[in-house]
Amino acid sequence: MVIDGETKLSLYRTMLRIRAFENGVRRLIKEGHLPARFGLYTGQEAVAAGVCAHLTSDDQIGSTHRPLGHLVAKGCDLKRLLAELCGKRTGFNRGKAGPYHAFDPASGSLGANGIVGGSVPMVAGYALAHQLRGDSGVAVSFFGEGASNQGGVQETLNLAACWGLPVVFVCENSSPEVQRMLGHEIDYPQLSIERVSDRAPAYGMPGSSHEGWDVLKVYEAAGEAVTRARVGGGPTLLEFKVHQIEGNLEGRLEAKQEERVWCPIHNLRRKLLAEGLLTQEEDAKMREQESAALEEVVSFAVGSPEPELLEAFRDVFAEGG
Ligand SMILES: Cc1ncc(C[n+]2csc(CCOP(=O)(O)OP(=O)(O)O)c2C)c(N)n1
Repeated sequence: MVIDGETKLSLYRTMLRIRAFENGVRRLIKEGHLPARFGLYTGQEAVAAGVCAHLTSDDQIGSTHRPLGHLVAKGCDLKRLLAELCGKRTGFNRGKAGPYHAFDPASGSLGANGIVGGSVPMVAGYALAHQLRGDSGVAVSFFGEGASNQGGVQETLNLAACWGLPVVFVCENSSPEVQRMLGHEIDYPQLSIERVSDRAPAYGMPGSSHEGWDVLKVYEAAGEAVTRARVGGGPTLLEFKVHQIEGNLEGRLEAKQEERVWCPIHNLRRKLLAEGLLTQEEDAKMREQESAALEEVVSFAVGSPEPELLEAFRDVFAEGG
């Protein structure tokens, strides 16, 4: 697949935006504006960017306990997203969902999920809705290799294949393979296989594994799977190996020297510079633009009002005894 320069630059921009957003979140956590710590996505940006580049707001995604990359790449309104994380009234769930259950119908981001594997069956439901309506919408389910072992996830993969649902399953695997490449000892394996995608034939769907730190490879693999789903070809199980570099990139857009090989932003930048698609000056300008845009997002979220006290009784579906 030939990926044109404009698409490559757009993928780069999306990854910069995710990294800038998460670094902003780190800062707000430190400053006490965010009530809790939660899973960050640093190092995995290529997966969200490369997959979501094939989706429109009529397609849905289901996310995880590391939701920010997915939500940013899917095109959520960043001001309302950050306000939601900060528990503010202007958040798209009025500050009640927070990072673990942020839900933005406008962009098709239907559910970060604090329950590991919890969003996967929901995503199959969105795909079933597309199938029943006869439209060409697609649903994408992001989950980790730990989640891949959950019973509900396995049942969903089976049923999705039986019914030929327009869904793409995207497993982001911070796997033993990557850990071994890093020289880490594996003393507690969770999987008896190297590749989660090896399970695909058992469900009766195509599956493949790719380097999740190379956004161009992600884009290519996701493009095929999304197209297959759109034209009625049923589900695919994609696995992307990822290296989570959470916590190592405080306040910066770029990876430390030793992390560079795994950093999707660094990887693509190197290629863009080599191909003459980007100059150092243009790169600096893009980063400045993303940082400046983020400052506006931060000001909006931090300056937004808290929910009123009585809001606590709205949207509550169960009564106390
Ligand atoms: C049903 C359920 N079990 C356990 C947990 C606690 N928990 C939170 S994150 C996590 C690890 C999930 O691993 P994986 O799916 O591989 O995602 P990763 O953190 O590697 O991105 C666990 C066990 C939970 N949130 N939900």
